[in-house]
Amino acid sequence: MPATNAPTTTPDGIPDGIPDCAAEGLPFPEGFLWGASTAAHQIEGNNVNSDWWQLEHSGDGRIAEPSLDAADSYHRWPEDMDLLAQLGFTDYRFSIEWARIEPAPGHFSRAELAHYRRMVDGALERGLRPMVTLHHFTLPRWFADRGGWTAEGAIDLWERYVRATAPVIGTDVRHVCTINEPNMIAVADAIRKLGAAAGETPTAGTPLPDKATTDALIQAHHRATAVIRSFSASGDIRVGWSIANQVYQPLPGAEAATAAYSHPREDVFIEAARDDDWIGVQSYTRTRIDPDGHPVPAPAEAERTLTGWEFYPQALGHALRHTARIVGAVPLIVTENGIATSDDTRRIAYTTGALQEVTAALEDGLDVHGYLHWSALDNYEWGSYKPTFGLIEINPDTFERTPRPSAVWLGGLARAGVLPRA
Ligand code: IFM
Repeated sequence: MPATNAPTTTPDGIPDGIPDCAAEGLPFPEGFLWGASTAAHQIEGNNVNSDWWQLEHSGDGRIAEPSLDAADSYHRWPEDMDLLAQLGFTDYRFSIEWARIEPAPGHFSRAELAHYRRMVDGALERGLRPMVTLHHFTLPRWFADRGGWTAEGAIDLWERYVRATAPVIGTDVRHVCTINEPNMIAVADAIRKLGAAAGETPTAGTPLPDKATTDALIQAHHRATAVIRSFSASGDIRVGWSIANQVYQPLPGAEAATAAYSHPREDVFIEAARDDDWIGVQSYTRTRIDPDGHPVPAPAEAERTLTGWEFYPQALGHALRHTARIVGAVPLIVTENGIATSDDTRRIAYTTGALQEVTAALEDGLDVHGYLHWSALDNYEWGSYKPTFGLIEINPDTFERTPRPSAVWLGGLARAGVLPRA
C-alpha cells in the first residue's frame, strides 16, 4: 500500500544535515518497540459526542480554538500507517474513542467497533504492532454529564465499555494502555472543582490531583486490566497504563519536599502499576522544587519550546529511573516523548538527547522495552494547533502529510536497530 509522498530514504541515504548516529549506537534489545504515538481526539476530527467537543463549543473562552477536523485521521489512518511503516517504525500507539463507540449510554456502535478493528488489522498488515489506548482524556458527553469518574456507578459503566472493546483488541493486540496520564486527568478534575469554587484556575506548578478521581482511576485501571486479561487468555496481551512524569527535581535541601510533592501527583499512580505487564513513561521537561515544596520557574535564559516548557531532553532519563525505583520489576516503555517546535533541527537535537538517556538507562540495567515518540502527526494540543509536535507535518487545509527530516532520521534508527550513545 504505497503512499505517494512517503520518503524512500534509508539511513544510508539520509539528506544532508540529518545526523546519522547509527554507527556508534547500542543495538536494540530483542523485540524493542520503536514507534510513534497519537490520540483519537487530537487527530481524528469531529469527535462530536465527546465532552471535549462540548467544551470547545461552549463559548466560555477557555479554549483558544476548537479541534474541528483535526488531521482527519478518522478517514486518513491508512495513509498515516503507510507513512510510519515506510519510514521504518515497528509500532504505532493510537487510541480508540469511547465517545464514538458508546455515543449514548449502553448503545454500542457496531460500525465504530468495526472501524477500530480495521485499524488494528491495518496496522498488523503493514507490519506495525498496534498499541491501543482505551481512554485518552476524552469522555462520552453522557458520562461526563452524569459526573464523570467519581459519580456513582462510573466504574461499572467503564467496565461495560472495556468489555465492549473485546472485538477490537482480539487476541492479537500485544499492548493495551488502559488510561493515558491518569494523573493529569485527576489534575484536570481538581482544576475544574477549584474553578467552580473560586471562579478561576490556578496557574503555577501542578495542582494537587483530585483525590476522589485518583482513587476512581486506579480502581478503573485495575478493573480494566482484569477484564482485558480475561478476554485475551489465549493471546499474549500485555496491559499497562501511562503516567505523565513531570520530573520533579529537588533544589539543594529540597529532597523531602520534592518527595512529598511528587507522591500524590505521580508516585501513587506508578505504585498502582506494580502488578502490571508494563508501565508507560511519558516525559517532556522538568519541574524544580524548592525546600518549601514550591515549583521554581526555569531560568529566564533557558530555551523554551512552543508549549513554553524548558528544553530539557535529560528529563527522560530521570523519568525512567524514578519510575523504575517505584514500580520495581515491571518493564518500562516510553509511550510519549517529544517537543513542540517549528524548527525540526531542534526536534532532532531533543530526541537525540532523550534517546541517549534511554541508552544510558539500558546500559545501567533498566528494563526499557520501547520508545514511542510524541507525536506521529501535528495534532490538536488540547485547545490549540500552534504547538506542533509532529514527526509528520499536516497541512491544515488539504490534510496533506509531509514527513519532516526528523521522521526520516528516527525511522532510520529503527531500520538500523540502534539507539544513539552520548
Ligand atoms: O498532547 C499531549 C498528550 O495528549 C498527552 N501527553 C502530553 C502531550 C503533549 O502535551
